[in-house]
Amino acid sequence: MLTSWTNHLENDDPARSDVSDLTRAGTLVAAWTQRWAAAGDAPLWHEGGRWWSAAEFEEATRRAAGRWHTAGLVPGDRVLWSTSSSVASLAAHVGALRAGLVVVPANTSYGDRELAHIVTDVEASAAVVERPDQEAWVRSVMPEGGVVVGPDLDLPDGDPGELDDVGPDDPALICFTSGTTGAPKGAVLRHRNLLASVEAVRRAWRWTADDRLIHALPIFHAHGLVVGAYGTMAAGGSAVLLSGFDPGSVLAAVKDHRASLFFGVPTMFHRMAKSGRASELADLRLCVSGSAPLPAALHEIISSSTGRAVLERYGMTETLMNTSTPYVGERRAGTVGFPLPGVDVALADSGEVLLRGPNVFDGYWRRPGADAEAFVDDPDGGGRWFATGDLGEINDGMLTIRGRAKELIISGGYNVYPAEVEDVLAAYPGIAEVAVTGTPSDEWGEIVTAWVVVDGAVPTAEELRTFCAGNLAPFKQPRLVRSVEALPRNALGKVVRARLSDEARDGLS
Ligand code: MLC
Ligand code: AMP
Repeated sequence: MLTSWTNHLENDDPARSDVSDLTRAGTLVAAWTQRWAAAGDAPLWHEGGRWWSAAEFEEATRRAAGRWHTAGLVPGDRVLWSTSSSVASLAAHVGALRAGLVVVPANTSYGDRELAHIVTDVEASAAVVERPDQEAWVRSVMPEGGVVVGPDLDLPDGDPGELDDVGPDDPALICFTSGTTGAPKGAVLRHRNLLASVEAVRRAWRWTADDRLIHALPIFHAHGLVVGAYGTMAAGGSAVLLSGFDPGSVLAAVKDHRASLFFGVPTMFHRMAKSGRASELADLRLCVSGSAPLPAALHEIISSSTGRAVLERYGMTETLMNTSTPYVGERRAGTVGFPLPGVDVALADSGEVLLRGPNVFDGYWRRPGADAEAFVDDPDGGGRWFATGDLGEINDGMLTIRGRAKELIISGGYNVYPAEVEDVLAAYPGIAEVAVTGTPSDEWGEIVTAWVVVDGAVPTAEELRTFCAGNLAPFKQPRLVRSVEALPRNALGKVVRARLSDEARDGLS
């Protein structure tokens, strides 16, 4: 078992001797409001050519909480939240948390089928969406009286009622993921889970009020939301919000705003390297990569062009941040480093990575069956471990992710579950059988590939994408199509996706 947290902590950090110090503030909203009260004039968010101070943002979140309250929402109600990055949307989100509501983030590229599943599963009472078509779909699946608004929360103002009256055990987020198997399910993250993880990275990465993050990640996933946005607020630092990623805008923002931090997925670092301008990241004190494996060669390119090694961290929706290479010491390429403060890491006999700690969620939303599969009991009676579905190896106390036991494709940092794509493609006329895998790609990590057995002409990727539109977000749609005479199956008749690769294809009949 790995518990080498102290590799991450400064000598005088009280969490070295008492890890409960991480959750001392109780909840993230308490940690944030303490910062805002202490330094109201401090810049917090930059957007559209101007800075929002901490006090202005606090006021905006208070107003948002008042609007939620006046609209009839009560603590525990679920709010679907699917928007691009903006201060208004973050204020709506934080206002909801301050009012005790549970926020349910969703990718803005989801279509009606994907959104309807989430809205009905959590029985959302309200939704914040920004595309008019999404607004209509969401309305059609919400109960009578459901509130559907844009990020500006165009609702009557009112008294916010009791603010920040949430406790560590109250749910804050329900984040949808397919976990290791099955249909998308909501991981319930409590205030204490979020606080523990945010505090662990804040201390491990020496994140202070002087730091300025270039925030170009989407805010509807753990990386951009919890690490990027929540971390900025907990550190009392500031962030430049960009509405999307391109190397030129990131580098201009680094220069214009004298930034110190950039967090990205490997695809972003790949594009940065391709732009030939990666050396301009040298002005930052820290670049962090996560959400997908950072190839050692890309690590080397970025590190040698900036003169500072990229820090890599390993996370998951259900557990938030688990491990990272150290701020001080060797950031060994190809490894994801040491357990973050509070996190225990162990390997099962199968090599599967097991996790335990205050960051780890304690179950999916109304899915006892899935919970039973996701957790394993400690053989020594030391509580439950979350089984990640990732395969790991430990060398010199550092974890390396060697692969996945779960059937997951990661494209540009977004997760794609083969079964979901296969279900949609199976209805394509002329496709008799289909299996979906990830093909290695320098830019995307993996790209979605459909292996088809057809009666007649082989469809092009473009034709399949057109067919999927509306049912699958663009990042889940196939980029490559491979035709085979039959799919490889095991003795039980189950398709063995692992045997589908270009090298293996010639052997399939
Ligand atoms: C966009 N497209 C993708 C894609 N992103 N296709 C596959 N995989 C993706 N990730 C599609 C677009 O819809 C478009 O389709 C085409 O690709 C080209 O778009 P683009 O303009 O080149 O892409 P861009 O918008 O620049 O997006 C690339 C990206 C983005 C890397 C900036 O994917 C991104 O922000 N990824 C971050 C994901 C993330 O935050 N993951 C964290 C999950 S939390 P078409 O059909 O229009 O041509 C987690 C836990 C943890 O995993 O550890 O952090
Ligand atoms: P998600 O469920 O979207 O949170 O995705 C979590 C998964 O992303 C993990 O289970 C890993 O498979 C993968 N992942 C995240 N960070 C890394 C990393 N640094 N290296 C390898 N895989 C990663």
